[in-house]
Amino acid sequence: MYEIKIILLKERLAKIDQQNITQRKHRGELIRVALVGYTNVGKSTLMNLLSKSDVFAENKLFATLDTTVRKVVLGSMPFLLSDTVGFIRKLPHHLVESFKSTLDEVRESDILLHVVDIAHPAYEDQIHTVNNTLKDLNANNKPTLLVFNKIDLYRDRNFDQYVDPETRKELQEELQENLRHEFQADNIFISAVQQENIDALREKVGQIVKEQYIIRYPYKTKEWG
Ligand SMILES: Nc1nc2c(ncn2[C@@H]2O[C@H](COP(=O)(O)OP(=O)(O)O)[C@@H](O)[C@H]2O)c(=O)[nH]1
Ligand SMILES: [Mg+2]
Repeated sequence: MYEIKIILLKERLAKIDQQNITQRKHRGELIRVALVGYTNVGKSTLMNLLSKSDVFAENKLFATLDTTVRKVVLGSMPFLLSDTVGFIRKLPHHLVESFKSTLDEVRESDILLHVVDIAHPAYEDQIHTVNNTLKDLNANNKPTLLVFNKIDLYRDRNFDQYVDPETRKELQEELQENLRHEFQADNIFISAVQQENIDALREKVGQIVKEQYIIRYPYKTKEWG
């Protein structure tokens, strides 16, 4: 039974892979942004939010077996956003193939949104695991924004209920600054579920996308305002 499932899964994945190759050829010259990160951090939830689509999001390993790509328009600026399978410390060997489309997607993207579950006790290890995978893929030098998600849960778990809002804000800013320093990347704190700071995220992503368009098409930037 288990064997059969694996075979069926592999067949499905091979088909998806073929579809992905075909689709990739037709994507034109749009800047591509990939949501990467450890599993269960909120990538698919964020994908839904930013693209207003309905990518399957649930609290479980490998809910996304293939990658999903959507066209997103921020202001007047279009780009492609892809959701990917989460990276984990030890990839089960028989699942390596299923990660192929994710790995291709990451390799071919222009910008990475590295999503982190800041409420997870091991989130720093998870960042390192993801960064090591990116290094293996030669994708560690792409413009990257660290998106610290689940800030709502983090507050519930770490802030005493009697801490006043002003102090919370200060503690949060201090943490953000430390993380910027520790991981040498720009970052933002959000809650995808409570839709906190999402406008600021859109703004930041829009800015990074625009910079990449300017680099790629120096003579065409007027179109994107
Ligand atoms: N509390 C909280 N839960 C979240 C947040 N974002 C996502 N989740 C939950 O985390 C789980 C995993 O989310 P999902 O988007 O599937 O993660 P993925 O594996 O990275 O794609 C789901 O149960 C989400 O509802 C958030 O900002 N706050
Ligand atoms: Mg997912």
